[in-house]
Amino acid sequence: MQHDSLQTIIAQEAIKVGFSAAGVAAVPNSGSPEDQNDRQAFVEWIEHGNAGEMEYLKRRNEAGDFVRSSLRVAAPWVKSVVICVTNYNSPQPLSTDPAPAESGWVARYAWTGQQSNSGDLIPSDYHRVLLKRLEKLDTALKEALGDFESKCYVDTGPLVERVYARHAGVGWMGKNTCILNQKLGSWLFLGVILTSLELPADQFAQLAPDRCGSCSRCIDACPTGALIGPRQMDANLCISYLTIEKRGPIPVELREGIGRQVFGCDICQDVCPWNRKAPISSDPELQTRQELVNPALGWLAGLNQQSFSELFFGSPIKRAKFEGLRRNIAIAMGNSHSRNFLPTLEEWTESEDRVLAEAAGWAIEQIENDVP
Ligand code: B12
Ligand code: SF4
Ligand code: SF4
Repeated sequence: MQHDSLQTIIAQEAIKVGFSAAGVAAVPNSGSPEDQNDRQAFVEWIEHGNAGEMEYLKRRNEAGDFVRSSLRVAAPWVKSVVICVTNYNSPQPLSTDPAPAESGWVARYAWTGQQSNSGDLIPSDYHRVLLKRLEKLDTALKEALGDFESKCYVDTGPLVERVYARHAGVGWMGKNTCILNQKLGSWLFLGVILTSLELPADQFAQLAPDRCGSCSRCIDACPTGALIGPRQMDANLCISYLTIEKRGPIPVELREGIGRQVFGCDICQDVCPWNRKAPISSDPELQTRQELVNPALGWLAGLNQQSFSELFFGSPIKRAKFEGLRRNIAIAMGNSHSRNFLPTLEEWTESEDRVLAEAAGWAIEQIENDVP
């Protein structure tokens, strides 16, 4: 092998295939202090009930260990993890900026689109975009370093990607639990290649210094109190979880805090001072679909199952499902306090979808109870 370290080779090749930055981390030995810390943090998080109804995070192996608590549990053949990040920042407004009346908010990561052959901007899903790049990188690394075992993942791998991003020196873990890179900020998608490559100890990445300091803006700004401490989230309270992952009714006491977010939440990243300097992405596969920036709630409410499927085919938004999005729209309408939404909400109270009907009833109450 040439004199360049694995870190340098990986970073160079990753940039060639379209990533913004990359690094590699050795998987800590079983029982080492690092392994124990990561495992314990994960187990405690799950056992405190912080994962809500995200059952896939709670999966156990035959021995009863949480699969995602450690790669030593999930995939003992893995020696190192290549972590790649892609910037998805765009020049559009923040969710915390003043917005048109009666508009909702869709999280920035779900705005992405790419040009079709006919020139239209069609949805792009970051999972697919990053996976293609990871596979190219995997091939390039095998050409440069010789064959090794590997497996590429975006989101779906049996690991906490942010823990490895931190070990790989790609960024520090902000108090909002997001990975922050000093130059790129936190508007980053993460992708990983699990590999059988042994990382020599003299090539371990240096941890990026924690630059949150005494700041606590993200914790203070979270409207539902989901950041229960620095780097500690109760997902049950997180608007992102409630609007994307949670099925059925949203607990009444959290509805007001949801405000106008109809899919995901960006507040704890919008207020982060490190994101003020974050570069804008010019990635052709992650361009902004303008119609999703401050979308009119009335327009979204007019979608039917078919137009929802067409508009969000290949978009992360389909994860919320049509029913979930309409439930969220009803709550955002209630929080808008606009009487213009009353006809739609009245109609929804008659819906066979009882979750929607109940959310619409709640929203009507919010509007009717307004003191003029
Ligand atoms: C489940 C999940 C969620 C859940 C739970 C979030 C959470 N904080 O865990 C919900 C639905 C709420 C969610 C929301 C979002 N998510 Co999400 N999510 C995931 C997923 C699939 C798994 C994460 C996981 O395992 N969480 C479990 C807990 C245990 O992990 P954790 O919070 O990171 O906790 C660990 C650390 O806090 C650590 N820890 C605690 N204290 C300390 C101290 C130190 C010093 C260290 C090192 C560690 C440490 O120990 C904990 C246990 O291991 C990952 C992809 C993946 N496979 O990793 C994407 C991922 C984390 N999500 C991502 C994104 C983009 C989002 C959203 C921004 C989307 C949006 N706009 O709505 C929000 C951000 C909300 C937030 N503030 O985190 C990105 C994060 C990119 C980044 N820059 O960090 C990821 C990596 C997806 C990807 N491939 O790009 N997400
Ligand atoms: S994504 Fe929103 S609700 Fe979740 S922790 Fe951040 S500010 Fe709070
Ligand atoms: S807002 Fe402040 S505390 Fe939160 S992640 Fe950014 S720098 Fe860290």
